[in-house]
Amino acid sequence: MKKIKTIRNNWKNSEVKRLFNLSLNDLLFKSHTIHRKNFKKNEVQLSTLLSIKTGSCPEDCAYCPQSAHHNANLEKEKLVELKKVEKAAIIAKKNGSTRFCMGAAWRNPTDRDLELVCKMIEKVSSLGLETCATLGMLNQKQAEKLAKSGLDYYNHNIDTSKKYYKEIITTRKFEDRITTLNNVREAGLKVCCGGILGMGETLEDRIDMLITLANLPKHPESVPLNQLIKIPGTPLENTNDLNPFDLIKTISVARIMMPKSYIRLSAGRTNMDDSTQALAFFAGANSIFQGDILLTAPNPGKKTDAQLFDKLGLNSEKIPITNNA
Ligand code: SAM
Ligand code: DTB
Ligand code: SF4
Repeated sequence: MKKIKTIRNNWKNSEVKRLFNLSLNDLLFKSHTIHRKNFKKNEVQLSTLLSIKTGSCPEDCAYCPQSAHHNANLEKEKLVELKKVEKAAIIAKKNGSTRFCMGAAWRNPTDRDLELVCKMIEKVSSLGLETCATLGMLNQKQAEKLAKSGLDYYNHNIDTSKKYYKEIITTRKFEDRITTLNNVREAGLKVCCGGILGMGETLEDRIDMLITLANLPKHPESVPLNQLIKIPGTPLENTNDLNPFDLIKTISVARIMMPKSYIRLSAGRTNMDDSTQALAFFAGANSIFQGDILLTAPNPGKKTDAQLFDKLGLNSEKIPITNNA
């Protein structure tokens, strides 16, 4: 009997379009069934973010408050002290996070920066947390250095389709992102790579983005799907709202295309109601960022999330998200 391959890297536009054209119920049924085959039901992985260097970024990403090209009302901060990272990681672990992600507003780290970040990674690792870093572009040597320091994941999003990328960022190319992702893989790190929905992209752009992710030689272990947070002072501040069903459908299709990857319902949850988040988890999202802030923008916070998880019966067998930090 012919064995059906569950992990595929040869997705075609027409097949993905067909998935998006299914009725919502049919699509949800399909993605939820796949989800249950590959993951423990009702379990959502928790990660915590910390901005280790904030603002003044030379890149011009149209969505980002940290770009020096825009005028978002942002408190800038140089590379933080190791002690601050340690404190934040201890609290994250206490709150049930299994992964701690350190983000820096850099185009790429200098070798000196990297030395200091490696010390942070060693510290966070020693606390028994998985580590993730997102520091911009990396060359092969830098990726290897991070891997040696014990880094588990590297986050580097493609953000949108190759076609739409140049409307959003002009200071680097889509291919630069792919080069870094290859360097990260080559160094043996796990890949966290996803994108943003609601930047004015078309369905075709969403399809292309998912195809790029799912047709990488190896699927990213973690796929963050962010809803654009429209930050005043950024060029995308007045973009039309994302239809919640477009978010849900994209999560479903991502779950079907990358059945064993964690799909993170990432930025933008403060602008989603409980029902949208519930549907997102049913569609196959199984990871979130917890805590009051993401890097610089607001996030629901542990009390709100604890209430939501309680209502939905999520993570009831795991350490609950407690209110006593
Ligand atoms: N500078 C590094 C980079 O660009 O890879 C790391 C930090 S950057 C802030 C990480 C990711 O945050 C971006 O790739 C983007 O997907 C997400 N992001 C930034 N601003 C956002 C916003 N306003 N809404 C949603 N996601 C956002
Ligand atoms: C990801 O995909 N989203 C996170 C994380 N990876 C680094 C960042 C979201 C940032 C939202 C805007 C802010 O907090 O500044
Ligand atoms: Fe800089 Fe990253 Fe923000 Fe782009 S997304 S401006 S690279 S911090």
